[in-house]
Amino acid sequence: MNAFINGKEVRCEPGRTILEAARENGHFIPTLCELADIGHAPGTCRVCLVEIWRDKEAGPQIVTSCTTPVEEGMRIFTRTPEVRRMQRLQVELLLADHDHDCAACARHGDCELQDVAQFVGLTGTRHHFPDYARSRTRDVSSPSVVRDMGKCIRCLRCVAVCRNVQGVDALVVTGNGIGTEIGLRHNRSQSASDCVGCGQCTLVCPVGALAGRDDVERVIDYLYDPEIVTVFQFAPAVRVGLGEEFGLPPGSSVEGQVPTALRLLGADVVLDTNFAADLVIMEEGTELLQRLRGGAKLPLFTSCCPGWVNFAEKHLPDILPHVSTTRSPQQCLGALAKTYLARTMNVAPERMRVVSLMPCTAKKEEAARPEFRRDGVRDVDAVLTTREFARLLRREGIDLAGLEPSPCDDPLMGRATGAAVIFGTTGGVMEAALRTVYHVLNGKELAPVELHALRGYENVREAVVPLGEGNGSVKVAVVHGLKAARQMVEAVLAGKADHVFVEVMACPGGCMDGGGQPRSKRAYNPNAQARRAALFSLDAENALRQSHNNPLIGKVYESFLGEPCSNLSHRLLHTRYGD
Ligand code: HC0
Ligand code: SF4
Repeated sequence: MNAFINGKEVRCEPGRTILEAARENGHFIPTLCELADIGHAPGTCRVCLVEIWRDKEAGPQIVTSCTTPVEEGMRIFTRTPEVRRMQRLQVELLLADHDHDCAACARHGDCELQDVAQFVGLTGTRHHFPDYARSRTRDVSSPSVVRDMGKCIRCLRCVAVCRNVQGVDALVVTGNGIGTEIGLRHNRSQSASDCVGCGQCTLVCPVGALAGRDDVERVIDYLYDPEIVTVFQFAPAVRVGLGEEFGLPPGSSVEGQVPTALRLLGADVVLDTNFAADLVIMEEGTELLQRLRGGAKLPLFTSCCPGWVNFAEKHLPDILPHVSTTRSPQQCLGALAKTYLARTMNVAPERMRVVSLMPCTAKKEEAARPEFRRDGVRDVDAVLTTREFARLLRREGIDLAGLEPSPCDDPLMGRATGAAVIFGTTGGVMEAALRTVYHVLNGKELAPVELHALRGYENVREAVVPLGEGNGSVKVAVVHGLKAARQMVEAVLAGKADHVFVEVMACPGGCMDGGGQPRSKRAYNPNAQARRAALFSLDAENALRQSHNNPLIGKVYESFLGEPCSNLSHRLLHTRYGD
């Protein structure tokens, strides 16, 4: 089909919208609600206006390009004075009941509404009703996600991602007319609702209406308190996402720059969550073998993703007996810091603050769980998402991109294997676990070490993995995205699945695309494959590829824990969800 955009002839497939045809041919049209990657084009923001001429007699018409199909011979204009005037008016209307406190907004410098206002040449806002903005709901009940309706432009992207991608369906449209808001089903608060804290809505929100809770101020308090010993840990996925916040190409690893940055901030001890991922493999691998031998409930489901654990607890509690009792690496490292490390450093645990850098908003809620504190002291005191950590660095004047790399503090918990770093992508926990389970059963390493059968990207994938001579094979599944998790759980509960081990990550892609990672404007996770390749490279470059070969893991068992699943490990590294 032929049409004309700004006087240039273009060809496009029948059925394409004007917006799609313009994008394919390099013509920019602003949008605030449409998000092609999640199939969302509700036509509510009305800033994608264009002028079209079907024929001379009909004259010009102004239409929304995201909902209007291209027709043969159609003449389309994206920048006429009338289009720009109407787009400006539309942005003015969006700003009329919007909270204008932009300098204090979580999205300061990263706001799609500001970008569009600049694009359409807005020079002032003639109509502003701040009382409307102030009267809107501001819900700070959740440790993970803050919902500030004074900033909402009702694009409905959050509703779409929560419903169609995650299958959680916590968010609904409430009220009508000027009173329209995005609320929680049954009018609940965020914390009392079906929300699982995954933060996927914060990745698609074009403004600051849904954001991760900001704990930066608390961490600055810890850093500048001379009485406090600060212990930092950073997750596998943070190292392959954070660089994007400092202008580095997607897929850059800043594994060495993070410890340097933390020391510049004044951190006393810098540890790697990957060490604890290796430890989790020892504990969870042992748990799997015990279940295989002892007839306990199978399949075993992983438990390191707190969005998934929340989902199981709130939506599918019958699956909880299948969920591993091993705590997540974040929590295992926190528990060991306040016991093993505190003892070695001769520091009272009450004087220590453990801060995690995580790609995840739900990790904040996990760290706040009552079962993860001993004698009233939390194992992990604060969690900063990757975006928050970037904000902290900027506030302290540190440019990560220019830093020399340096290692973590090695002696106790600063080293990890390649098996640990791939935890950050979907399938990685399963691959790491099977490398070690194979070794336990055969006394030799799995070869080749990479399990490519697990490295697809479908939301549910299955593999039958041979476990060596005389040990048969195991059927496993890897699931990412909660919509897929629901399908898997329903199949298990209905007795229609014969897997022995299932990995679940709440966020599509796994932690590397977690709700706390750097977000992209006008796109949903466009850097997923680059981040994933970077994690696999970090594994391949590591001289140690199996968790059981981490010498520091041997040391912690020898000098402190005893053996995997010992009484002490049970006290410090395990829990029961849903009790
Ligand atoms: Fe993950 Fe984790 S791998 S959940 O995806 O297991 O957040 O990156 O830190 O705890 O290690 C997130 C990432 C972690 C934990 C680890 C696990
Ligand atoms: Fe839905 Fe996740 Fe946002 Fe909660 S955090 S509202 S579950 S998308």
